Amino acid sequence: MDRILIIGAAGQIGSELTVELRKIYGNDHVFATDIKEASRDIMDGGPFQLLDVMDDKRLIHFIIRHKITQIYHLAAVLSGNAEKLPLQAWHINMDGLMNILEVAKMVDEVKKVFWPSSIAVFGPTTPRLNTPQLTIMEPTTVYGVSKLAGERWCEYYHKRYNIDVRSIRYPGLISYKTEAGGGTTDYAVEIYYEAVRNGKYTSFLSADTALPLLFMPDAIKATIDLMETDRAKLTVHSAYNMGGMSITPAQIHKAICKHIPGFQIDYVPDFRQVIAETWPQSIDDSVSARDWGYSYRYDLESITEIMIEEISKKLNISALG
Ligand code: AKB
Repeated sequence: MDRILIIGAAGQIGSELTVELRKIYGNDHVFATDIKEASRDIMDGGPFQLLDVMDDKRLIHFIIRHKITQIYHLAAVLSGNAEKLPLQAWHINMDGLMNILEVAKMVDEVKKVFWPSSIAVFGPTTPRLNTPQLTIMEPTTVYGVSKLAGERWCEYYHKRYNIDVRSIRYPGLISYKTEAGGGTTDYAVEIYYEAVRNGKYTSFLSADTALPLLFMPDAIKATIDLMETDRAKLTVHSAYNMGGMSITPAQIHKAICKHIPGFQIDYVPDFRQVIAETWPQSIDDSVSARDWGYSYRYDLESITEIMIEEISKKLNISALG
């Protein structure tokens, strides 16, 4: 039976992935860790421990002691925050990954590693529409540079040491459980919270900035599907493209107005606008569809309905529409 370690279990992806993996592998087999406390359901629903991926000695000790066979390393500094402290972000994003790759090389019991890449690996010279799996990659953010370097390291460890490391280039993720922190696509979560809380939102991206976005349940399913696919079927050992819908702030505003008439938005683009303009607007994920059956279910209408309902419940606000 697999024993799974999640690093970054308190984060936007980790908090939902932990719950799904516990359903599949059993609560006691999924070890959630983070540098901070997670939500009660993560900490009480199975083993939880404070653990810093930068502490390589404790990390290896933990992995050996708990006979870990799969690692999901999700901890990272996202694009917006990384621009504020570039060297610190580089250090955290790269050294964390290198610690994991080294452990996977040293400990035979570790059979598989998952590490998230991002659409941030692309840059201003990349074709922005239907961005191919293999294309020009000249990222201009420190986050994008760290993700691209990480992809190259993953492929290197695969080729040189036969490490089974799998990765996805996530688009922006929309979720209600845990708010994202410090990313450029965070507006697509904040907009729903502010619509429910205050009926108005100031977007840091301009009205028609299109970016690929995906609902968290689709992203979680895709991640687990990739990890469960036969190794022999995988042809990409850097990171797989994963798209979703190409959506603008104005389109989300319109969709929310159907549920919260009078919801107001204004646009005050900041430094994240510059980042967004270097990223793809839509992604060609046909290689993921071919190799491991990637597809997504939720469209903007269904996402909006669920987001408003769940955030209203969470914030205990009932007066909608
Ligand atoms: C970010 O905006 O930094 C992230 C990402 C697209 O990787 N959500």
